[in-house]
Amino acid sequence: MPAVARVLSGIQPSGEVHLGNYIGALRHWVADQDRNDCFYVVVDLHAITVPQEPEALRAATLDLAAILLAVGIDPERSTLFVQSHVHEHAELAWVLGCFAMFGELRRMTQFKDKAHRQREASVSVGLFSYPVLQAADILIYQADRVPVGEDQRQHLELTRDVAQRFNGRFGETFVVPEAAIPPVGARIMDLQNPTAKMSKSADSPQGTIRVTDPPDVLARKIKTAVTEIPDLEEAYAGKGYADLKRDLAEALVEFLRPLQERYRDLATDPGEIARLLEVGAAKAQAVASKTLAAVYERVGFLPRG
Ligand code: AQP
Repeated sequence: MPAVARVLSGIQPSGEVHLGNYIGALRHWVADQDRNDCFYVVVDLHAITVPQEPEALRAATLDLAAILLAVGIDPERSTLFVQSHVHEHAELAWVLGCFAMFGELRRMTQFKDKAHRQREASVSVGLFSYPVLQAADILIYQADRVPVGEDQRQHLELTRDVAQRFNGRFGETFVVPEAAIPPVGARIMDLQNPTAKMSKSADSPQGTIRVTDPPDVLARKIKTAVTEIPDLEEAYAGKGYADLKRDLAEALVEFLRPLQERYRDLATDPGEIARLLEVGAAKAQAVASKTLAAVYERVGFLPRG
């Protein structure tokens, strides 16, 4: 791996950012900025693989960018942008879709889980080919490392397989990326349903701690959390298990306070956020367009003009 690694990761504007996103991914995005060349993307193309309201999606995209800045993504050091602003992602996804196999996509657990929640007639082809678009997001920047939560491990494996397949057929074109999955906190569970991961689209909002939740909401969610670790329950039985939850809620409120203050400040200036995203999109596109041109040449597309 080169001295300065290229890092890429994305997050969907499909709901509000939660503690799982933060612990599994975002805090590592922030740390990675110190020594790497980082690309962070709000993946709105991915978000429409399940139904979204247009105005809500637009607002959520801008809002998510504000959260990422509040969390500590520094647009001076990292390239922060919106996926649909760089059309090369969708174009590379088409090409890669011709090198990803139906059988391997059918095995993806995220697809199976999300498809299972919908009627078959309303499961989109986009939901099925989601991992191909994700492969394009990563490979188009020649990323070395992809910091993600555990739920993305299988998609990263697919990305590596597609890159290797393409390189094997056409010669070295893509860097084959490594998944960077943290040893602790890669799968934060839902507070109401401890067998499911915390997610933006959870059935019960009580089970998901949003990083923007006000103190009283945070306290209520921690208080009503289901505990499934019998040893812990026993250890605290009768001696202040409620105290533990109260202390935890207080710690969480203090932990999130600076982030929430920065978020409130940033949210007052959407024009500035849009400007930063434009700078990011231009930087991203300069890299993405080079990779796409090399890919088009390799697969045999006739150049224009
Ligand atoms: N529970 C989690 N624990 C640790 N990491 C997590 N990530 C997501 N959930 C957890 C990581 O956060 C990054 C952004 O992922 P995303 O935008 O797909 O977030 P989501 O909450 O999973 O959103 P969805 O798609 O709205 O929820 P689902 O899929 O449950 O329907 C990724 O690095 C992810 O690994």
